[in-house]
Amino acid sequence: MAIERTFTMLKPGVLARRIAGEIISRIERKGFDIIGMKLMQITPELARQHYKEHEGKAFFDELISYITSGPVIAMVLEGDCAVKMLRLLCGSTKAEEAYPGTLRGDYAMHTGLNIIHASDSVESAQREIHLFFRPDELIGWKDGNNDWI
Ligand code: D4T
Repeated sequence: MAIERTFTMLKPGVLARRIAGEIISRIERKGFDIIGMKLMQITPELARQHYKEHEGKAFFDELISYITSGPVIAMVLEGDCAVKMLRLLCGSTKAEEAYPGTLRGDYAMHTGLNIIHASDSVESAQREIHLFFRPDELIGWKDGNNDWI
């Protein structure tokens, strides 16, 4: 497997519901290295750039309104096959298809209010990391658990 970087964002409902610690724990326990993390109030401009593929769709305005309604926690994660691994941990986009045991399956009943974004490809991850982080904000590290995970 190849070491990849992926971008993830805990959406505003996470801080508002005081579940940030739980979600970050699940990400750590899986084995991802958190190499970038920040609390951000994202602007409508940044939100529109991030979700530009959805511009014009029926849910676009609500999506922008939700993602800018409060602070998010943006992160860059590193690990083997990180893009696909994180998508699996998140579960399906549609709330009614997200299995229990996944982050979306465990924490949301509505697609439009899901709790986490995860890049859907290595190319998207690169684009999104670049949108949200400067290179000097990413810090690689290795711990003694890597041989076990
Ligand atoms: P994000 O980008 O939030 O990680 O979600 P996904 O990558 O899994 O899914 P997406 O880009 O297709 O959708 C982005 C965002 O829009 C909301 N949404 C999506 C919605 O409210 N109604 C819908 O029908 C769809 C498809 C949820 C996630």
